[in-house]
Amino acid sequence: MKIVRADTIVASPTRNFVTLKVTTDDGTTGLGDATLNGRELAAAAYLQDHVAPLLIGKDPQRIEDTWQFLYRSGYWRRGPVTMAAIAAVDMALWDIKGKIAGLPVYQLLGGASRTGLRAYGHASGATLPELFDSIRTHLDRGYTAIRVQTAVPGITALYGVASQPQPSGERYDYEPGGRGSVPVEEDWDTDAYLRHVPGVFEAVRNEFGPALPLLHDAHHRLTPIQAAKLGKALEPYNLFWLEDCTPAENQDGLRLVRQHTVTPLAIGEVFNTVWDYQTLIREQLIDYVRASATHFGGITPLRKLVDYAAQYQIKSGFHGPTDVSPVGLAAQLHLGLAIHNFGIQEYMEHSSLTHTVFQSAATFVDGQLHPGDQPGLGVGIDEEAAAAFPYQRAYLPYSRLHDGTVHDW
Ligand code: KDG
Ligand code: MG
Repeated sequence: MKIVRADTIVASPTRNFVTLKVTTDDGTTGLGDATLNGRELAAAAYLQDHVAPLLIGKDPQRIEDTWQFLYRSGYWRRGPVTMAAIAAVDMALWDIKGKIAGLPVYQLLGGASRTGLRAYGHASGATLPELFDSIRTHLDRGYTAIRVQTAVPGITALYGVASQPQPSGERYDYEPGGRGSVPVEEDWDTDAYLRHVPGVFEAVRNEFGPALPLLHDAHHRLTPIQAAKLGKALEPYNLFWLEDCTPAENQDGLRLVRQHTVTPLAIGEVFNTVWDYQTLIREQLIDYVRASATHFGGITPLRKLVDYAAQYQIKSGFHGPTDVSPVGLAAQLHLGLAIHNFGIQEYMEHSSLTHTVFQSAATFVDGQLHPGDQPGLGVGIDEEAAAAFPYQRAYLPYSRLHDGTVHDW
């Protein structure tokens, strides 16, 4: 069996997605996701100009060998562009292998370890009543775990708060990318944030009781000692996890956080290889790995990461925002279903327009995701529909402190 085509499809139904379609000489096709929010064309060019020509004539069944070839032969290892491109190839080959075998990918990974994947949804509010309404809406939709993001007095536009007006005058809705031809500038005030957030969690606990799993994303903005302070302040409210409390490029910094708090920590949505996690896992400085199949080189290395993490009782919490396409989401649903150390799956539902381009067999029932039982990944692409939504320039926002200093977003 040989690969005869590798096509890169860039489409923007609501937001930009980069999809690789690999075709074999018997007409079998496989899809992979290389979407890199705000830098989509770089991943598309890497795939189209540098990777696709190397795939022609290769045996699609040799997934590990192809992964190692693309990772090592490029010489310039790692980085989100490279790893998103490799991820797309890896997913497409798993998709093809599943189709050849007539099995969903989770069966090839060892079969189901559970009936479905508990998902958490994104609740948010500019005020407490609005936040409570948002949590209730998510509970009504079946979610059994809720991420809580809140506006903060003194900060005008803050990641994750859907109804909050932003400098462009629009709501923050849906997702932070895709808003204009230059990055939107947001503001940030660490002290205001640290003063406000614990009170919000106290109010949420008082309203919804002690049992509801609550999560919070600090979105890389704190220093280790600030993160330690927040983790400690949130302990009475028993979070499921505190996410990305620091940028974590300095893995050693997490020792300091860990020494001070027992709030569980989740890190790594921007990581792209196991090396980014090495100290964090070996020293048990985190509780959940946040990598996505899309930005981590695909299913093959993500499997290795969670197997490494399992030895330290660290679980998965794969990154599932809308900038991971339905193909990328399916890849991690198959893996999450198969592994033993599944923790939770982030689920930010794709828009209905996105579903006109991607047809996914995945389901969300009673708070649980399932990838479905179609052979392969279970996602198709309507290329005609995709062509109707050409690429649109989009950037993620960035932050400045009130004195003008650029801050981590
Ligand atoms: O592209 C950036 C998003 O993926 C990120 O802001 C989403 O932090 C995020 C999350 O936890 O979903
Ligand atoms: Mg996050």
